[in-house]
Amino acid sequence: GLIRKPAAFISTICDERGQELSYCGVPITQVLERQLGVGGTISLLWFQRELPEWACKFFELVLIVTADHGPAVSGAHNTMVTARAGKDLISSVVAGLLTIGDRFGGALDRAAADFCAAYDRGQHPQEFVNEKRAKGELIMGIGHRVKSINNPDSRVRELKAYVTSRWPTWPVTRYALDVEAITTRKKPNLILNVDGIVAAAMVDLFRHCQLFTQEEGNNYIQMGSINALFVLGRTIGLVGHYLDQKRMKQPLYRHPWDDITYMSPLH
Ligand code: Q5B
Repeated sequence: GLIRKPAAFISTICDERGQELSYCGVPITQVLERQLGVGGTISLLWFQRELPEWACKFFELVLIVTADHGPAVSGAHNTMVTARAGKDLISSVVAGLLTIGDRFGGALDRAAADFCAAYDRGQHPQEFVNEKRAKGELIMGIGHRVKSINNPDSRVRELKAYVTSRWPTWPVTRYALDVEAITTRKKPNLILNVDGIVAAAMVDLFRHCQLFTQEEGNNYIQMGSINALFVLGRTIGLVGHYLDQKRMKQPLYRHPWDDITYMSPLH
């Protein structure tokens, strides 16, 4: 019989060989006709299934609210400096993306893992906070440099309103909010931040949309799929900052000397 050479790659999300491109088995014309949108496209290409409308709309909401947070944050700053050094779009956007990590925009996966592990072992939120403090660890998804209970983050407010009105149930989000109630008693800026609310909501989404097993949901958290939402959203803003600097023909950036403390180890 016909002996087929083993394939070098296996791919399960997109097939472009036929007359019509399909996303996870759904022809692209259907994606358009059924108005699945960017959220539905994420659902097919990232999660290999058609998630309910409330979940797809949530992805879109996350993309909108994380698209940009001004020129002062790490990612935008790096993109602007790189654009002003004369570099191209991809280099400038990548320079911004590379700042995403635990402290800036990349705390979602660890926040999701930590909140759901603490919730699953039935740990009281106060105990969770105490344990983190005892270990000298920051709580992922908590804290913001400028936002606080006195200067609330409207992005978090909008996401929270959406989740609490559309999710079938949201126990891990509830848990994260209980943690926030404790941390903000210590310092007003130790709020549940944008990373934290998206992370907790995604755990509840994986667990309660009835389309993932618990193992599948846990795997998606471990793979980095929740951070991916921030990465995708913020890329929109980074492209904007690149175009903005180019449009205004901004010159090479050089940091002013008076904003640097020079300390020689010899003096
Ligand atoms: N303390 C976010 O720190 C920030 C604590 C904490 C317990 C915590 C910090 C943090 C966890 C990681 C996280 C995502 C670095 C943030 C984002 C997107 C963004 C960004 C934007 C956008 C802020 C001062 C005192 C110390 C600390 C204590 C701080 N955080 N304790 N758990 N999580 N969070 N990252 O204000 O006793 O004085 O020594 O790492 O969730 O990135 O807009 O800017 O859209 O672009 O610089 O929103 O919270 O405070 O580090 O100087 O700490 O608070 O132990 O206590 P800060 P620090 P003490 S959202």
